[in-house]
Amino acid sequence: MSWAIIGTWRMALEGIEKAAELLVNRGNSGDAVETAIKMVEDFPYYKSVGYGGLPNENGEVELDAAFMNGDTLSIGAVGGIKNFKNPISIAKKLSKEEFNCFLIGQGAEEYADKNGFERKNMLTDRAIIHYKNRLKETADKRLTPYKGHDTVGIVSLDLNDSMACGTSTSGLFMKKRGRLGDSPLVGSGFYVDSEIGGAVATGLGEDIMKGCISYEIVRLMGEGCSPQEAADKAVFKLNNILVDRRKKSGDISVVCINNRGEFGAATNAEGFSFVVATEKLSLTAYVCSVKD
Ligand code: SD4
Repeated sequence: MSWAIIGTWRMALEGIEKAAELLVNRGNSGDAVETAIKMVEDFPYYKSVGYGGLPNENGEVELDAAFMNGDTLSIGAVGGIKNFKNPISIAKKLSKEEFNCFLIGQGAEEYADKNGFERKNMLTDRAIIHYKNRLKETADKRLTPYKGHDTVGIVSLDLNDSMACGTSTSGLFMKKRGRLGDSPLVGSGFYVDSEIGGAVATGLGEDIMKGCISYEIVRLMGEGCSPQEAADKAVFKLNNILVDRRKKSGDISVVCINNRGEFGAATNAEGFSFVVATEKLSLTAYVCSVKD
């Protein structure tokens, strides 16, 4: 029995630190995932998650989040939700529903209201400045989604061998109203099975979805690949298919752990970072480089 937790990007560090303490003290992996992601959602200077996330082309912050329980395979997700403080907590609550566990827009907001989740205007002054600058830069041109975008994704294993994962993002800056990426989509942005392992993704959702990459990584681990082999195989297979058939691939980065607490990470993009804490390693932040 051992514990482990891994997350995408340097921004996961403080949340993982807090969640690791919980795991050491026999906390469960679902609570660890929620704890880590809430810290990222609450920090106003991360421009791609929660409070302070950059808006869509209409100037609205629409947030996506998902949660999965690796024991029961229960899934909860929200897409394009506005004005709620912690989308990950709403997704986690939704994972307890047998039906209607993936809600979007107004329906997600009504559910959050009824269940007492805290409302908050998620658009910060800093985000408004970014938005206005972007409008000026693109004055006569068509608005296209902005490239810098990072989803926080966390996978966790607890001392009872239970696993969970979650994601949270504001998606692409200047996206169309109602656009969803991979992050709230099971199998693409996230997947976990406590009998095998779990994976989460970050990058260009439109391309990540084409390979259902998180499910693919868990499937490969189930066939005997180590987490690192599974992550490498899945990322470069998808990257190469996209380059062959479409001439280019968007950014695809993943992290994963198996149910023994071993981890892997892979990316086709420069500068992807991730954070991992395990019983053996304690807490480490890595920058993962492009291989192949
Ligand atoms: C999306 N995958 O909405 C998310 C954004 C992201 O790193 O992860 N960026 O497409």
